[in-house]
Amino acid sequence: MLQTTDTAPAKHGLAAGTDHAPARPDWTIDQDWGRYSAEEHGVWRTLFERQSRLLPGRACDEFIRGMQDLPIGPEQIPDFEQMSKVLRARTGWEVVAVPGLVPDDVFFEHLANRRFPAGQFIRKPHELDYLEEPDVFHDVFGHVPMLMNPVIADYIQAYGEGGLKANRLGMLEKLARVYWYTVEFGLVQQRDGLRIYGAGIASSFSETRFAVEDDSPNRVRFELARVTQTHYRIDDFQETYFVLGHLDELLELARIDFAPLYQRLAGAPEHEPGDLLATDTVLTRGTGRYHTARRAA
Ligand code: HBI
Ligand code: FE
Repeated sequence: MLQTTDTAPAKHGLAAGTDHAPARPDWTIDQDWGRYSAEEHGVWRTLFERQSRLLPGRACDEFIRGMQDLPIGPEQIPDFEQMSKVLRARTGWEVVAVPGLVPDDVFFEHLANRRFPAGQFIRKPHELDYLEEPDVFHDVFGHVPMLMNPVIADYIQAYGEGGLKANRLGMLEKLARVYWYTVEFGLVQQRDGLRIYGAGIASSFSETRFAVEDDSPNRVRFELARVTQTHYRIDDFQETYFVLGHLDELLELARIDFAPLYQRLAGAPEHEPGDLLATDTVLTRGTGRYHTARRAA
């Protein structure tokens, strides 16, 4: 995988797992907090500090507030049980430890029950910006603050339920794109400008600035049917970001019955990550400079 991206959950292989306790049938493991080494806490601190400097003015209000209200700080990798106490009281969610990527149906089953599976391990010091599976920094720093928000809390649960259904209908690919372009790489329009709410951006040092400030990517008004038809990049920065007018739009999304939509979209054309369509509301037409240079290299 290329260097810049933060995490790439998709269709590929499952968790390599390492040397911790065997997973239970639901793939959860003990976090075993006491076993993190000083070096591992140090990696967390490095990632936490540089990302915390970057996010004010770039992450959305809800993210910043969620972070403030959680027992998450630079000193050490957070304890999932302590975090879950706060999270449960706020939105009914909890965080459970998994070895890495888990099978789709297992992932959805957890989300549908308001359990967020978080990678137990942390990336190595030499791979701060290079990661194939979601680790504790991506999952906890990137996702958990947004789970403190009631709209996101309901939306991600609905995604779990929708995922179980889409899986049965053979439509998972389309639903996964919605997750990708919202929960992982979503932007939202706020009072003072574009802000990040997607965990894949919020947990990535290099993509944080790229997504909000660079003139290379397209930024397009979010539209559900458009997004279900759009391929995404798992190995590099996105070529296009989709922008909500308000996070509340996710509430409507959570209520949608996808079955008729899947039917309507059955033979519809699909789009490449960098495509702009005549029907798009384009907020920023990207120069494409970054990806053009990558392809030439
Ligand atoms: N497992 N731990 C983990 N985290 C994910 O984000 C994840 C996963 N398994 C499957 C998956 N994501 C995606 O392929 C689905 O959202 C489609
Ligand atoms: Fe993620």
